[in-house]
Amino acid sequence: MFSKVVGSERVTGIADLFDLGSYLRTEAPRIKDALHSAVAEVSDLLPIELKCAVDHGVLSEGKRLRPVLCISAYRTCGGRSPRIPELAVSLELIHAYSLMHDDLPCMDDADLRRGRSATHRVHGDEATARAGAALIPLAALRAWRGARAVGCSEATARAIVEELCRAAGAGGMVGGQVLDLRAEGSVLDGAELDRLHRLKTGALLTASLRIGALAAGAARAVMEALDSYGRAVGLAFQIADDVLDATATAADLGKNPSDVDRDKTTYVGVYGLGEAADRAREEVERARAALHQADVGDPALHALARYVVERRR
Ligand code: GRG
Repeated sequence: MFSKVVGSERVTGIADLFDLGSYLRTEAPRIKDALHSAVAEVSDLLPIELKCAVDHGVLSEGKRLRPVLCISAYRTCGGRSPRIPELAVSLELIHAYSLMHDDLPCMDDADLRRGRSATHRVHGDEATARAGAALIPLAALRAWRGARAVGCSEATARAIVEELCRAAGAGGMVGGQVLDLRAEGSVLDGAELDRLHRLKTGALLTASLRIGALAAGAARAVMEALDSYGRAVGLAFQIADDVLDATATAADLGKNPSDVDRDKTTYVGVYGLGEAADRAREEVERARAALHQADVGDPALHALARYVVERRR
């Protein structure tokens, strides 16, 4: 680990010198093209009101963190195919459907998402529920085809689709959302909160890394390191989300701060603002240590771990 003075700031480690902004700007158009191509497939089959809801939910400006994690893990594990975004967007399709459904009145009942009206506020509840449902099998199809496009064997492509479905399902994101909805109005302790968010948010983030690594044929030790990194980054991400929910405005966030209104237990509620922020930083260091332990020096992954807690929305 080296250290260097940049401007007036003393920084340590390669992640501090890596230009994450420029990395994300380079990946964004590739991810966008792959998303456009994915939604075109269902758009042609759906009536216009569902096509519009799909476009609204998927193509609006998100951070694209899950495809970026997938692509970064793929490259760090030696993957070289330029077609990797075709696989990586399967994760974004699952994520987009989950946001569309999460904002519905029967779930979090939110007006604002990604700096504009939530999909159902523009296109209606029914169209949003149906359009979201269409994205789930589309994501599985894209995962299969994307895996084959980057040269995976049928067995690896099957493992990738299984990984995606497991992370998105009752043992992952959906299961976490169910726990979250059922917990509204009751008080959870720190361990229960960790369990909920490991499923609701962490499972898909970890699957993003695992899918990139599987596609590249990663060694077992690297896969295990990415698992540990994903678990820690997932928690850091969620703690940062709770801190932002408690401290930022809707205009800053591009979505409604809602935890207090929904009577949810949050990391800020359990630990207080200062301790929650400390815990988020500890998780980032845990994530980076897991990479170091497996000799994964990839600057993008190190910088992304920091980004999840330093982001403003
Ligand atoms: C049927 C119970 C049931 C559930 C359906 C709705 C749902 C599935 C799951 C909800 C999952 C969910 C909303 C998790 C929250 C994840 C999260 C913190 C989202 C925000 O992610 P960012 O910040 O968003 O990456 P952008 O907009 O940048 O993509």
